[in-house]
Amino acid sequence: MQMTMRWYGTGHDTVTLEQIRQTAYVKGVITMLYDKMPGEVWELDEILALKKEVEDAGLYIAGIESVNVSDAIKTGSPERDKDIDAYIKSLENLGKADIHMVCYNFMPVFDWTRTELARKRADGTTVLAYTQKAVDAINPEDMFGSIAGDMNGTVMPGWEPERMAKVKELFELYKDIDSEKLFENLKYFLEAIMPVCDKYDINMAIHPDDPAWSVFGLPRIIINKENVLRMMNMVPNKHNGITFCTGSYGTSLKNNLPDMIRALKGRIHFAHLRNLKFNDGEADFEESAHLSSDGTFDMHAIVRALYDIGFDGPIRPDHGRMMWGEVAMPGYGLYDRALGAAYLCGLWEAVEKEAKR
Ligand code: DNO
Repeated sequence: MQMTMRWYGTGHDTVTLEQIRQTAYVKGVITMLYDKMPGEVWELDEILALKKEVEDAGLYIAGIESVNVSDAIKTGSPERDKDIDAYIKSLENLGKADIHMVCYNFMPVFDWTRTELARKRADGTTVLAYTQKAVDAINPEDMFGSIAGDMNGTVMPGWEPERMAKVKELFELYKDIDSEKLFENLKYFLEAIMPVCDKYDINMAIHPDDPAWSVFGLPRIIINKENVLRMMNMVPNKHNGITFCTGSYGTSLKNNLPDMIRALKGRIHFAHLRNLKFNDGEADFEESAHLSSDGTFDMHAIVRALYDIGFDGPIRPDHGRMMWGEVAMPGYGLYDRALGAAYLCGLWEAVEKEAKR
């Protein structure tokens, strides 16, 4: 495994490459060209400049999160072929720059959804949280407004104000899209991009829908073992794989995380590890520290399963708590993610040494 940290780029992230390098636990970053809109080509010179910046800081690019997929592709509208061509060019340029893992998602309208970005815990840290009650009580158009004040002056990917200003139109676009249609459109997209992935050995890693159920009546398909296996079987190519995000699949208490990891062997190209604490079943949960005892998941069993399937891709400590007075993008401060990286490296070392004994 490769321990990494997400880095949004100079001018977009409060955390610097120098700080990441000094953690010692983290050797690589997961990054992106932050200003690219879905449907725009990622040019080779832009990718190479980003790569140089990261490498000059003593780190490397372990993968991209995300090359975003346009609404035209997700809804299967007539402009999708143009956007797919642009996506293929971007992948080609990433391949030329020797980058081989790309995370993306196929969530309609909203990327991951939380109802609070700064819920205060007893120890004074703040965390992202979700309550079904809050979602049920709010109109989707007001969703952005209700959390915008807690973004600490950052722009969270998937929650760009310009995009949120069009929420009504976006809902209109998706009005005839159900789960079956979404699966069909995903298949069309994957079949189109597999040849370039084969040529440059690019592992595509779809991010699960978070939370793992429908919000505001929108279909959500990447939510459990059955659906992921369906997605893999409909385009049976090793480059058609997943991001195993414990905090997303784990929102559904029906998902047995270590069991899923074992069942998806060979197709997990990226792992996001974090823990959740449930306060009232699936209806109310918050993002806890990574430590098993602070939340609900057995992080040791999760790391063990990844080790057992021979996982050698990037892992990143996912969202952390906001602590020690840090002001950063919610979930993406330095301090708690660094603690998470240290903890996960410790688990990995223990599992590895025990297994080899
Ligand atoms: C949230 C992230 C997601 C993820 C995208 C992948 O913190 O895990 O925004 O990056 O869904 O495309």
